Amino acid sequence: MKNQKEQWSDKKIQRRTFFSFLGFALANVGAWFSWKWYQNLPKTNNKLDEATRDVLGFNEKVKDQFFSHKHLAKTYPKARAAKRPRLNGFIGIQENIDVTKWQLEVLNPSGKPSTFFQMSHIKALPKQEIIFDFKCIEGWYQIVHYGGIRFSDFLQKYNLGKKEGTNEWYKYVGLETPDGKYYVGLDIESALHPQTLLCYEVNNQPLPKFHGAPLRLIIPVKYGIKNLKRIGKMYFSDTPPRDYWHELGYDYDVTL
Ligand SMILES: Nc1nc2c(c(=O)[nH]1)N[C@H]1C(S)=C(S)[C@@H](COP(=O)(O)O)O[C@H]1N2
Ligand SMILES: [Mo]
Repeated sequence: MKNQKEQWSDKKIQRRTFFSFLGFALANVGAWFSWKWYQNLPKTNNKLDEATRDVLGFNEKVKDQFFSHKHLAKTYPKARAAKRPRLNGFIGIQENIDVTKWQLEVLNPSGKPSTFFQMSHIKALPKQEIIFDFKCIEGWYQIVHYGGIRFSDFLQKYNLGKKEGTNEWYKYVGLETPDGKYYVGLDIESALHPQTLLCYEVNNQPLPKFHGAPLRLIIPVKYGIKNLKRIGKMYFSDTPPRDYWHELGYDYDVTL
């Protein structure tokens, strides 16, 4: 024999069961009506009818917001930037470098000889500054202030990264230190992102050696590991270029 309390709670359970069944039934009625509504929509000549296009259009907007290169990383006022930014990761930048003799080698996809660029080629392009939250995969982050040129301006100005005689970009760009000890691969969309910079200054001063003198990559849409210091080589390909931390088990695409 159940006591009063147990009987009461049985009732409660029954009531709950009833309401959840009612909810389920209503959801089905709702689904049936939306299906009817969808069926009765005027047919258009387009392959996709309007309702489908509305849904796809919405998905497209969501996708643009999250994945498009138009999505910008948050920026901050200069005053918020670290005065002495943290240093981390010294692979391929240990040796001293004569900054005046530095060159950037861009390999030619068609196998022709490489093209070499000097600092003057870089500085010929409009200077950009960015103050953003630099995030290392090890868990720290810090607001930093970098200056340089847009990667996309560099590629466009010197006609790099597109397949010969076409308007089609290679899918990836690879960057390496001059000694080839540290190397990263980037999808071309991220390289062309308006906040992706080739930087020669931090806090309005020339880059110190351990921040990647004389030229480093700043790519706010990716974790620190992709922000290669001391760029020496660049190349393009349709297959993912070798990537130092990916070879050690990290995701290839460390988009934030
Ligand atoms: N050449 C080179 N670039 C590198 C690294 C490195 O070891 N060698 N480490 C990366 C990592 S893990 C981080 S977090 C950032 C740190 O940049 P910072 O020293 O300017 O803070 O550089 C990136 N670029
Ligand atoms: Mo890092």
